[in-house]
Amino acid sequence: MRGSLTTTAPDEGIDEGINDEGMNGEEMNGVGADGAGLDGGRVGVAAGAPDTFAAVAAAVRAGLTAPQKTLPPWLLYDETGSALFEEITALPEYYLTRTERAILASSSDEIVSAAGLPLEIVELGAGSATKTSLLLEALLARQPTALYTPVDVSPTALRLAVAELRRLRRLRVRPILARYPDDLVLPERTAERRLVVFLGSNIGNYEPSEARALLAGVRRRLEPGDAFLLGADLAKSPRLLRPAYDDAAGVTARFNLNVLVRLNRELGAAFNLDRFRHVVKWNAVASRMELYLESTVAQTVPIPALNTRIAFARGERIHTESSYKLTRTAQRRLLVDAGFQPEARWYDARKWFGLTLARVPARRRSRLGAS
Ligand code: AVJ
Repeated sequence: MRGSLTTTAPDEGIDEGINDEGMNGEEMNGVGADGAGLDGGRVGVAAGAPDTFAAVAAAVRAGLTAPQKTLPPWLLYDETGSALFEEITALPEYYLTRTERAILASSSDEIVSAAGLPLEIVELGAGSATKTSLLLEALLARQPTALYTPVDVSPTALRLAVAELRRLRRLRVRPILARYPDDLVLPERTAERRLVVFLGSNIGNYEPSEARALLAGVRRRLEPGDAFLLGADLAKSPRLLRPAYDDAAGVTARFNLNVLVRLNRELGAAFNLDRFRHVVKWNAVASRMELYLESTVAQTVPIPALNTRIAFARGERIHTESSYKLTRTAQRRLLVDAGFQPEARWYDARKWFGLTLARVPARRRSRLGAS
């Protein structure tokens, strides 16, 4: 398995893919249709598709009129934001992606076997699926065909995922554009067992209560015996964490500031990017990195689509993202609290990042006729 992976070069071609502008849902369907073995089907769009004008407007109004101004992290991932995040994952300071990839590179076969074959894989927040391809290759080495359902709020990310996986000819890809798990309706299963994977420490974006609810929501959509794989960054020294969120090249700053560009474009807002700066804080009590956009001057910013103006004091911050860093015990606890049974864990040698495989236990009260 290792041998075949060395030719994968998961990062190659990603920049081209991202800059491949003008692609839309239909073209993605085209990708699906002309790749033998890929689902010719349409990209599934769950009810209440994400990022509608109304959703953006409501989130921005609620967030920017609160005493502590906030913007929800999903706003960061428009087309540009998703591309900038891909750039972040390749930064020398951002150890998360390459560490997780290294664990997957050495343990994918063990992971899919432990989950229990045959399997189909559903991925929440699939991104470009470059890491997941390692799991999928391991799966295809053990079963003749497989179904992969990437779920993401970003059409850009789903297009990249489909493009990345075209080379796996025995894989069928069925992308779903949805905000998970609320809007997620999983199509009929095609294998006995589902493995839902949630990688990249995306769980870290959520407040602890939200994270629990999200995982519990996933668990409720699964059947007893199904599996869940959580990839999450581990608590470590802020001296290692801070640079990962405040890189020397300033890519994370651009990623963060891009949310204001988005509000200018989508809501007609008049944020001046020269009057906000990217600020990063380690919150030791909550065990999380916090990203802010700080107003460098006292200013009032009109947001015509909301029919409002937002006043900023000099030094006032908008909280744009949190990135929780759990200990190994806290990761386990989170899964247990969401109703999963943790079964196995994989780490890198430095124990910077962890992958935990958990099981959906048998129902306590079984419905009549349920299997
Ligand atoms: C995509 C949420 C995992 O928290 O590390 C990276 C997002 N923000 N740099 C993270 C992010 C700034 C990232 N996650």
